[in-house]
Amino acid sequence: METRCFSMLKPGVLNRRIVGEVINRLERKGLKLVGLKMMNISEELAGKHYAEHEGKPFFGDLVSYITSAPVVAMVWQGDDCVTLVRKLCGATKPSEAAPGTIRGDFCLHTQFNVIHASDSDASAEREINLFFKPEEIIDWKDNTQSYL
Ligand code: 3AN
Repeated sequence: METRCFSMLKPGVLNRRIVGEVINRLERKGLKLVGLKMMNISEELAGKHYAEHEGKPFFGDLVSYITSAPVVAMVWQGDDCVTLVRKLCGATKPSEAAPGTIRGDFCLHTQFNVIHASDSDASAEREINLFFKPEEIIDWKDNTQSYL
């Protein structure tokens, strides 16, 4: 069954000129991009997005990093979308992320681990609603489905 996953390229990705390379990993897999925008995140939105981490030692740094420069917010769609996107991202800690995954290939530190991806269908729904208005999601007709 097709589901959706919220994903976000963190600040630093634009600076490093690897936006296209990271998006390419998800696109090549065959997932369908149905939402995409570049934006600056407010502290309020960052706090809501990372609410589960409030009180942890890294929370302050996480919020200041995520609000420090623009991010690229995305919604991906496909069968088992959350599982697939997280597999392609790799483990949270770059030292544990397998080579060939986004985090395994593009980062050194957990705090700057390139990409966020929802960890469940319920989180995906919550996060998509935080970052996107319904009209910003375009579920276009996919003619390649029979080839993937
Ligand atoms: P994931 O993004 O893989 O779902 P979470 O939800 O545990 O991982 O963490 C959210 C974000 O918080 C991570 N992407 C990372 O930027 C940051 N983070 C998590 N753990 C640490 C840590 N021990 N030190 C610094 N930053 C962390």
